[in-house]
Amino acid sequence: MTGTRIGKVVVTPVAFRDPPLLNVAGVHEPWALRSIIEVEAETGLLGLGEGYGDLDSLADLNAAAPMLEGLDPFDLNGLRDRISLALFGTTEAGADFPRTGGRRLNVAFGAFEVAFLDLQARILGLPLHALLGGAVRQAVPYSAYLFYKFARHHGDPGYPADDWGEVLTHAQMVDETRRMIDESGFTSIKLKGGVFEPEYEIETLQALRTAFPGYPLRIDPNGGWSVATTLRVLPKLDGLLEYLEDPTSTLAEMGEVAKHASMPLATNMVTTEWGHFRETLDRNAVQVILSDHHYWGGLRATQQLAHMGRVFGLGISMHSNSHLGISLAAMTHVGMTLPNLTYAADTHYPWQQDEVIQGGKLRFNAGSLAPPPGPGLGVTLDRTALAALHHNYLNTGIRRRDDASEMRKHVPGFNPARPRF
Ligand code: GKR
Ligand code: MG
Repeated sequence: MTGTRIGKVVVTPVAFRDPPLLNVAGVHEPWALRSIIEVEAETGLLGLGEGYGDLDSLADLNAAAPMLEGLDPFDLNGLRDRISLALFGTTEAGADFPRTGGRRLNVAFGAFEVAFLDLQARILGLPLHALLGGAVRQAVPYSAYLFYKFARHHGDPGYPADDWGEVLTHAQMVDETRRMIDESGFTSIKLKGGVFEPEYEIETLQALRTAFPGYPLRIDPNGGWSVATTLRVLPKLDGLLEYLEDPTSTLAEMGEVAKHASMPLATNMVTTEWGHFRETLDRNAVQVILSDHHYWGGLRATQQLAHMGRVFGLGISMHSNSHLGISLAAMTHVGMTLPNLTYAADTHYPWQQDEVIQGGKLRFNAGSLAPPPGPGLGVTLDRTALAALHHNYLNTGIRRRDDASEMRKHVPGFNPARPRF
């Protein structure tokens, strides 16, 4: 296609500081893991990607990486086939659909696809959103993603405590929100729930409503509520929420809740693969899907998901996990191209202190992010920062995220079983 071939693919695991944020599964550990992907063309041009850093995802990335050498950077079908061969011993054409291991393939493909697309756009001298079909907006709106949190990690993580302090009361949450809005200008709010009794979390929402009138609110208990509990508290949520995200854990349960809910239900937990679509629609289980290129299979798959949303009348929002600037740039470029990104996207970015890109952290303006200027993703690796974050990875014993074990250090006997309430 272009005459250029992939010469080298490098996957570097990194660990970066993460605050003690609370959720239904426990509390964030002191270090969050990611993989940084470099795809280098024979010409020396580089494409960047960022994926999960847990041991299993890393093993898949490392298994596929050497098989990508020699590929044309524009050959995304070839990329998918080679990853599929590396992980399952069969190409896409040889697999059933929805295929076994679909999510695993999507995770590995999504990570490399971003790097390939970044490289393609750099070869063409285009910003990535232009390669993806063109921008439909000037910038992508993000939401203030609020967490209850401890003041500090258990024990000494080897770095000073973050300066957000403890956030366990309604007043502390209002302060957290005010700071996040002052710093980044967000105009909508998402509260991570599933930590306390639902009634307490709803009081927090009411305090936020009073302090920030007119700001759309969401709560996400990550499946921490039973159907009965959700039905009990639904009346208290009437008129309060833009959407209710994953109150319960399964498509069947979400479908039950949806029959009684006055607000849309959203998910990044029950509809996470193409194969979930039929049941989602049959049960009318959710009305908003949170896209995430990291597990839906990349940026083009995210566009396909948004199109499915259009076809079936579902809203589209965007999910996040603790991440660095390469992922934020990728989320932003694809978000620029989605006509029906009807909600402000989630991002954990305000919680992160470390970066791997030159120039340090990207900055929100009025709660939105314009894609970093320049070809491709518009971000360049800071090699010193990458080496430091890789050094963190080598030093921390963490190899898989385990919020429950971390929580037991604070609350012995903590049980992450869901539904909790
Ligand atoms: O970072 O604690 C967290 C979140 O709870 C994350 O793990 C979720 O995947 O942000 C996510 C969500 O919206 O469910
Ligand atoms: Mg969620």
